[in-house]
Amino acid sequence: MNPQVGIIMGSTSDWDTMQHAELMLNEMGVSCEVKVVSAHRTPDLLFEYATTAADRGIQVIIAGAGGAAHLPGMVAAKTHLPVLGVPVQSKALKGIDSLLSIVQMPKGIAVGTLAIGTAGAANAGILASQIVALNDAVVTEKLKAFRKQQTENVLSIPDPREM
Ligand code: RP5
Repeated sequence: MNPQVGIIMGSTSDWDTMQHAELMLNEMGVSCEVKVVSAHRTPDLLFEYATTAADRGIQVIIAGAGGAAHLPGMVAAKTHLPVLGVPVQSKALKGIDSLLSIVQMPKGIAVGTLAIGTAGAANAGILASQIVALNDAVVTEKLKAFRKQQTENVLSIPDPREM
């Protein structure tokens, strides 16, 4: 089966964060490919990846990067597929640089920007699954089950002292 979602990141050092997107896709039964694609270190690969993704059956691209994080915006500029940007937490500025680089896209090219770090990566996996689920009843059911379980987990321990 062709991967439905592409997870790309600027560096192998982003994987600690971006693996949370893959974990969530796995939970929802959504197939994915994972690749390091750097906007500034491998710009030609970025163009090739973005321009061929749709033809390979990819429906959503999750792009994570840190610092001057131009990867999601550049990918979005070269594909009509929805691109979800994950700001990876940088050491120097704690990911504020990554967040502002990704979120402040000028009008005309959209990047759906998630939270900084692992929560953002996990939510990117959920959001990508929700997009895939628009045309996939199995993924829809897995998303519903995930949310139901999450609710039950909270309700099952109303008093934190019981943990
Ligand atoms: C960005 O630079 C990457 O997305 C990464 O978050 C950051 C640092 O990369 P490394 O120096 O760890 O390879 O391109």
